[in-house]
Amino acid sequence: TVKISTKFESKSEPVPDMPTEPSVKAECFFVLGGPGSGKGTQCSNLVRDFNFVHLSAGDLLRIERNSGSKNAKLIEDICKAGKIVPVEITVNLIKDEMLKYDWEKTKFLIDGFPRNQDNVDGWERVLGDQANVKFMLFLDCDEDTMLKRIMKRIDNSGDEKRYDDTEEIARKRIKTNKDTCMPIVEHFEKKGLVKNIDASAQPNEVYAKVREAFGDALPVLKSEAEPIAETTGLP
Ligand code: UP5
Ligand code: MG
Repeated sequence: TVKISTKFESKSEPVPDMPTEPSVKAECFFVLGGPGSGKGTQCSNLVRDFNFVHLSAGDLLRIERNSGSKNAKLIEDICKAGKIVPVEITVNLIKDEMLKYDWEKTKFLIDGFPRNQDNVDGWERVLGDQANVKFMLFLDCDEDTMLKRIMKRIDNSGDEKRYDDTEEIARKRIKTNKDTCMPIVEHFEKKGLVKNIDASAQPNEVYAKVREAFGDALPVLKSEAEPIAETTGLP
C-alpha cells in the first residue's frame, strides 16, 4: 500500500524523527496540455532561463517504474494503457520531490498534473493546505499536431525511447486527454485560473507567449541570480 499524507494525519502529535514540514506555502503552477503539446519543452525553457523547479508527473512516474519499486508494475500497466495512475502514488512522488527544495525561494512548475478529478482531490488532500496554485498554464494544441510530434519523437529517439511512446499508446493517451483531462482544464477555466496558450506554433513563438502569460509571476532570471563569473581566459 502507498503511504498517504492527509490533513487528518497532520493533526496528530508530531513524531520526533519526522522531517518538519515547511512553514511557508509552496508557490505552484500547473502546466497542462495533451500528449506532445510541448509541456516538457516549455518547462525546460523556463528552467533554463528562470529560477523555477520543474516537476513532471510523467517523468516521476517513469523514474518510479524504472526503480522497480512495489508500484512499478502497476505504473507500467496503467501508462501502457494510456490511463491515469491513482493519485496516492503520483501526488506523493510530487510532494517528496518538492520537499527537497526550500519553499521560500522556489517556484514549482507541476507538469502534466492534475489530469482527472481523482488527481484534483488527491492534491487537495495532500498539498491543499501547503501549496498555493497561482494558475494553470494550458498548452492548446490540436490532436493531429500532437500525434505528429510524438511520431517524430518516436522516430528520432533511438534507444532512449519512452516505454509509452508507441503510436498505439499515443492514440490512447490523446483519447484520455480528451475524455478526462480536458474537463479538468475546463473546471479551472470556470474559476478564472487558466492561461491559454496556442501551442501549435514554433517552439520559440510558444515560449514568448508562455513568458508573457507568467508576466510578474516569473521568478528572477538565472543570469541575475547567479552572475556568470568573469573568465580569465585561463583553462
Ligand atoms: N515539440 C514540442 N513543442 C513543439 C513545437 N512548438 N513545435 C514542434 N515540435 C514541438 O514535446 C513532444 C515532442 O514535440 C518533442 O519531440 C518536442 O521536441 C516536440 P514535449 O515537450 O515532450 O511535449 P509534452 O507535452 O511534454 O509531451 P509528453 O509526451 O511528455 O506528454 P504526455 O502528457 O503524454 O506525457 P507525460 O509524461 O506527462 O505522461 C505520461 C503518462 O504518465 C500519461 O499518459 C499517464 O499514463 C501517466 N501520468 C499519470 O498517470 N498521472 C500524471 O499525473 C501524469 C502522468
Ligand atoms: Mg512531457
